[in-house]
Amino acid sequence: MKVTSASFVKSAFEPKDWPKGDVPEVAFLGRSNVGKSSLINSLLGVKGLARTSSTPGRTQALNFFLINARFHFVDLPGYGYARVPRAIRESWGEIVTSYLAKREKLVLSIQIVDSRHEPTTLDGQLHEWLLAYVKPHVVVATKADKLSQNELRRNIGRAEKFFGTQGAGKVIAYSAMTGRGREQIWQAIIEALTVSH
Ligand SMILES: Nc1nc2c(ncn2[C@@H]2O[C@H](COP(=O)(O)OP(=O)(O)O)[C@@H](O)[C@H]2O)c(=O)[nH]1
Ligand SMILES: [Mg+2]
Repeated sequence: MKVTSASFVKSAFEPKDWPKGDVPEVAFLGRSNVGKSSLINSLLGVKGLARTSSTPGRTQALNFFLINARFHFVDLPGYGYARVPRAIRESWGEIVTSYLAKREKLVLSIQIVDSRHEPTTLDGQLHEWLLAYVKPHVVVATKADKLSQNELRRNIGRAEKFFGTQGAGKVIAYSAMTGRGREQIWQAIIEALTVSH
């Protein structure tokens, strides 16, 4: 897809702040520091639109971006960052599950994991939620440039096995540095937007 425009819409801390109207939405989820903002920026080809943060886990807001005046990207709060206060850790689940459960115009969820590491219990739990809500979703393993081809193949296989037992067939290898996997993700987004019409 050719990105002709991409702009920040708003940060929402509560459901009443979510944008109104029927613009379809693609949501991005993953652990803090996994490379979520980098993925959004590199998909759009816009540096610094979704902030790549040095204090991960701090933002509990949903950040909405309008792409091509046609659909939203939604940057959901990251999870699993040990140093945030417990209360914030607990509110994460509430914020994210209420968005996933209630948002009718959500057409695709993109779950991001780190290609270097085995998916965690939290990654598995999030994946189960996504399955439970019966919404289209894909899993992306990012930072692929940090591995050799052999390591990458092995780790993608391991992640596919991990999520496969829960339903996802395929894990897309991605790198924000090289753009690897970009076309596959756009393909999934285009499909989801087409189906939703
Ligand atoms: N080498 C490499 N580094 C990445 C990639 N994606 C993200 N990073 C780095 O990982 C760190 C966290 O990225 P960020 O996008 O802020 O993660 P977020 O907290 O999930 O939004 C930053 O230092 C990024 O530069 C990637 O594909 N390759
Ligand atoms: Mg971020």
